[in-house]
Amino acid sequence: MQVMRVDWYLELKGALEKEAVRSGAEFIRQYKLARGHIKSLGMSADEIEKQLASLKLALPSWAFGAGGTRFFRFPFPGEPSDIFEKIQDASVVNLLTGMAPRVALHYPWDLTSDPASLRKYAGKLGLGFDAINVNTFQDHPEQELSYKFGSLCSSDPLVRKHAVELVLETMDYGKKTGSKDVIVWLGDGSNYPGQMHFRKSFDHYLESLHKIYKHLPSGWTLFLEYKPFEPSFYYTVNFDWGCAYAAACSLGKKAMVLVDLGHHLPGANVEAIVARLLQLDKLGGFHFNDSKYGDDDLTAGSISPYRLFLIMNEIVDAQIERKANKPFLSLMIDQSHNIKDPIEDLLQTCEELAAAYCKALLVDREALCKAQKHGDPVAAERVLKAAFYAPVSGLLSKVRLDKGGARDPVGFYRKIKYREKLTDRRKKEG
Ligand code: PSV
Ligand code: MN
Repeated sequence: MQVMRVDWYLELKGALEKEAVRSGAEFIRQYKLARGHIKSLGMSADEIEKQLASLKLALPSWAFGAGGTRFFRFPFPGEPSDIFEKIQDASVVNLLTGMAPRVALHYPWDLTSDPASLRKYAGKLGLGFDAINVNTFQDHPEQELSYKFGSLCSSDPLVRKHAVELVLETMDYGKKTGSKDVIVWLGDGSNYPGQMHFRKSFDHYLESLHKIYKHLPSGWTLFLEYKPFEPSFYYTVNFDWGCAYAAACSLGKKAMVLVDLGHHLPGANVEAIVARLLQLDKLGGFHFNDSKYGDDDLTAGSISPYRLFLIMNEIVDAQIERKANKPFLSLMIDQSHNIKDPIEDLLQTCEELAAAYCKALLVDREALCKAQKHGDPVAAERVLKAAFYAPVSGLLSKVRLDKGGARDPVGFYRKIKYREKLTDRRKKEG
């Protein structure tokens, strides 16, 4: 079993404690402003703080290295070189935000010969593991059969068998790290008309999923993630929420749809998709990010913060209906960075998600319902905008500080020069 050092983690915790004492007058002003505002809405600020404190996000392991597009990739100094170093970076995001205690692994990218040590190390850093993602969209070293023309949906039964086995192997690995869900996203599809048979490929998809579902470990959920295009540009087998929904229904209760915000064509009403899946009891969770055109994998809320708020609004609306006092879905992030420091990018994303969630909690639902009843779109919009523009930053800082995090995560991260110190350390050790 590998022994990993955690002294830097304790140092960081100490630095955060010292910083909290210095949080300052401006923070107190912002905090009072937020609480006063919430009180003026007739809501309990304590209750909102409690709900915010229950928000738990999962960080994608693959976000911590330099991402890229098909054109370029810029490696950066201090970049993690294996899953242990990625876990280390993830723990920094969790420490500073107090709201990202889980990591989603990608198999076999994150394969290590010693998953028990990985689990133990993560645990020491306050982290656990969320859903495990499987990669059947590329060929892996020494792989016998190629996924070039599809994996779970291939027209070749041997390739399908091979892909199913990889998913089973992924779940076995996930059991060792403590995951409870598996996410199947496929690149399967075609680039040219005629290349793939639409109905047969979907049948193959279902047939493979049924085999996987039969082996789903007890207590696990199978998430089906759809995407309209890329890497297949003409046709993707699981191209939208309708396909994913049909597949999940054909499997059973333990199969759910996963919505990746970037997996929609421009103009799609994602919040309505979210609401419909919630209504049908088939929404399992999210891959949060933002996008302008397609699967851009940008920082959540960087392009369309209002859309993010509207999505959170649907979650909160369903949460209230179900009398759940915290989000009941799996809230994962799926981003990949080619120009930002990944830790900064994830810190920004956590802040954006917390802000959108907090604002969604502040929507005056009675007034909204009244406006909808009376056919008053102006009043309805004013209700939503009032919540969207609410001054909540002081409250978010307070919740973070209470959890031992930073008042201003990005500011603190820059101040302690984590990446610079890490670069030296990783150079020496590497
Ligand atoms: C595909 O674009 C995706 O959104 C899936 O979730 C993958 O597992 C992930 O990105 C990483 O490639
Ligand atoms: Mn995704």
